[in-house]
Amino acid sequence: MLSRSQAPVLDDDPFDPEVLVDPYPFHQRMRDAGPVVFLARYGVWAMARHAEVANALSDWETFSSAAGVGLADFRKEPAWRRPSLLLEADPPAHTAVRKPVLHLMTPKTVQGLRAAFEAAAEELGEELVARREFDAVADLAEVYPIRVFADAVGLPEEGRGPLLRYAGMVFNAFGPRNPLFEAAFAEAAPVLEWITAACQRDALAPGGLGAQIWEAVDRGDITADQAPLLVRSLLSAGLDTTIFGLGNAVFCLATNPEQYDLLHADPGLARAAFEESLRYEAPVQTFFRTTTRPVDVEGTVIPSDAKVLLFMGSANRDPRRWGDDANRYDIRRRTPGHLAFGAGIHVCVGQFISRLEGEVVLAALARRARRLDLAADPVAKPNNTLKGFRHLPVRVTAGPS
Ligand code: OVV
Repeated sequence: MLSRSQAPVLDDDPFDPEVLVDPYPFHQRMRDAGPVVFLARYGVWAMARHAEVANALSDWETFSSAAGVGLADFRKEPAWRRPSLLLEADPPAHTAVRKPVLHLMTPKTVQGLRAAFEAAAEELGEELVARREFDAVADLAEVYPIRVFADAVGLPEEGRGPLLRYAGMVFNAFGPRNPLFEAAFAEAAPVLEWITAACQRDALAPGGLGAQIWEAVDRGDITADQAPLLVRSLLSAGLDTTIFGLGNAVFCLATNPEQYDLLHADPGLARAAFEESLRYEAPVQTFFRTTTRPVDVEGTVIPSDAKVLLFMGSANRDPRRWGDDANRYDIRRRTPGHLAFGAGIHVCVGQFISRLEGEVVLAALARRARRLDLAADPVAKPNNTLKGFRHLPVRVTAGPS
């Protein structure tokens, strides 16, 4: 019978920091090895081609999220926090809570955030371009989402400090208990205490997304027990993803000057430039699923109850889907079908907020700077799930042309 002996077996450690900061050669080897591979080091299966990753993401009945979307199997070991009601759940429980959250973040409702997000981007762009040199991570990517998104959620300005440490825990915890995981969880207790308090009703400013989640309790759409966990999802998923994403977008533009020229000539391309950076350097590189039955994927049978690692960052560069120039950053490319936001029932609920942030930040830079260049070598920031930079020193040249 078909068994894992039929799937190519790879010894690579996808969570080795060296692989995490430059995963693309490994991705290509996985894609070329076959539609499904077995990663012997962790005893998990993996898919790295676009078609198979997209199919798995779209088949929640076979590829379940309820056992967690990290390496740990929640049915075999306790989760480090109460599982997310959105990310780490299947229908029907998932459907019930997703609906009220989705309602707050439709393209239409997100338009209500645009004026404030634009004003904050213009102000930051003005300040940074005046400085000529800045760190696009410390001075831009780590500043802007905290300012606008934490504001939008209604988190008080004082005491946002632990936000990034919490995000570091969330995204490293999807991987194995390697040094990245351990470092993120050094002194975890005060961070866990803080996040729990930050999600309570009385901690959230009226009118914000957090308060609106609590209002869904008043309407009877969700329970009072669910509300803090849904607020926690916003704070878990909404900061580090856009932080890494904004850094990656600046990196793409700084290292592809002809693409930056196009953007400077037409800042209306900012949304497309951000979208292509999501394809090209996906902030969320991987998530696991857990099989609920034996499943035949292109002739390879993955057994039931198996962890399967899905490589969205690889699918996004699969030449089978994107053609021979898959490895080129091209802001005029047709990007629909990229998997940086996932696909299927779990597709990123905050994607329109994310795109708004990317668009207004890139447009603010593009209108003010005629050149954007690296000022020194970037420093990558290894993370068990996210791909991005710790430092990204850039130099901008002000002026119209
Ligand atoms: C998409 C995502 C990433 C991390 C955490 C969560 C969601 C959550 O719901 O907690």
